[in-house]
Amino acid sequence: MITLHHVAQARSFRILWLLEEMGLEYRLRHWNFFDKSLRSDEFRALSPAARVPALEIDGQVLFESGAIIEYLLETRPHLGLLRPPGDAERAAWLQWLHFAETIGQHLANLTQHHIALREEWMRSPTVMRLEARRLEKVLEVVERSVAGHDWLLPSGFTAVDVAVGYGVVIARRFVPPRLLPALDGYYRRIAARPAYRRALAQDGESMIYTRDFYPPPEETQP
Ligand SMILES: N[C@@H](CCC(=O)N[C@@H](CS)C(=O)NCC(=O)O)C(=O)O
Repeated sequence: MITLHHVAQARSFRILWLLEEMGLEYRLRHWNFFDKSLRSDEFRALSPAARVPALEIDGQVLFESGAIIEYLLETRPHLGLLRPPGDAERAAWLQWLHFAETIGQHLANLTQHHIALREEWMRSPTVMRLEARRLEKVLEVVERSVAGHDWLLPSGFTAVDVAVGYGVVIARRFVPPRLLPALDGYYRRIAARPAYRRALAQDGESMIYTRDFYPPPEETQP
């Protein structure tokens, strides 16, 4: 049996959503960012860097969501969610799979500043404004792609829409959706997918993002 170790709203949501897209059976174990349980010996034995996701599968434990996506698709029937070596869209598929983490780095910085750093004096308003702008710039790349077709690859929905799509969903809390209309349409197509909705129903209590939108701090003159 596959077991996914998951924190609500975190990158492990990609794997939860993909497992639903693939129709695989799995157990879901919820963890919490804020009670220090990710630092426990039990969790570090699963994921040495104390990060989610971790996936128990085929007698081993994998961490790193992009690698887990590739492994799942290479080892299970995948209903067209992979573009394997030799496929005309292979290079684009790999590019988007890894671009998901370019989006992810800005989300992580913004999440740290707006949420994890609880005291005002710990935060850098400059970094918060800069990261929001840098996130918008990388989202513009996705915007241009999905303006031409429904999903990232012209041939249709694949697992890279799960990898990047998770970032697009979370990014709406930091970049106003009205700035990127094609991306807003992409988000709506994601939100209408039955597998996405099933994953969302199991995501768990929202502990990281409790507001719909986190605006960058106002610029003030010295
Ligand atoms: N590139 C990794 C990133 C994993 C990662 O940083 N996960 C975050 C949640 S989105 C985490 O577990 N953070 C816990 C921490 O930083 O203490 C992946 O995609 O699996």
